Amino acid sequence: MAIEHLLILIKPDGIKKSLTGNVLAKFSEARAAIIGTKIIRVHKKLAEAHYYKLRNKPFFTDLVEYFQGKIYGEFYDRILAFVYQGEDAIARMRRIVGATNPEEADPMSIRGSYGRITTKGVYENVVHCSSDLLESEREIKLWFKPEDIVEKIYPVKKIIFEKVEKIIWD
Ligand code: FUP
Repeated sequence: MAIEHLLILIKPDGIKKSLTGNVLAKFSEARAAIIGTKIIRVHKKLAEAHYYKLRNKPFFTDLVEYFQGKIYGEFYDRILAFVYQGEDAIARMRRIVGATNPEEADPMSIRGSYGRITTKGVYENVVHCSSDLLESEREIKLWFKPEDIVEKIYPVKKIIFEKVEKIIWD
């Protein structure tokens, strides 16, 4: 079986409910390795780019708001992002994640255990997991820079930036 790479996100509801430890413990059952990680305050453009395929759905605006975590208040408007690498990793991780709708998800899965549907009808389903190899490459490149990942997983090129403003420690 092939080695695959995928993006996992612990969404703001997962952060708010303090589920990071539980979720990572469940993911470890897939025997995939974390090769990149960071915490991100998600801007609207990133949220919209991540879910661009759903842009015409009636729930899109609510989905983007939920994904940005604004509704949860200070300290919870953020997402934990991981790149995982492993054999048959996408199918293995998606089994652990469960179905999109938390009510339909296997009760032992992450979404079945911890997810809920809001009164507005938004699925607060705790985690995101790439659906296939095309999406995982698109998503990893959207969320991570090559230098944020400890393995070389996609081709890179070198460019020289001049007069680029950067924030460094004072
Ligand atoms: P998944 O790959 O399981 O995350 O499923 P999708 O990419 O189809 O869904 C993305 C997000 O849209 C889910 F996290 C939840 C949200 N969603 C709704 O809120 N309502 C729906 O009817 C369908 C999806």
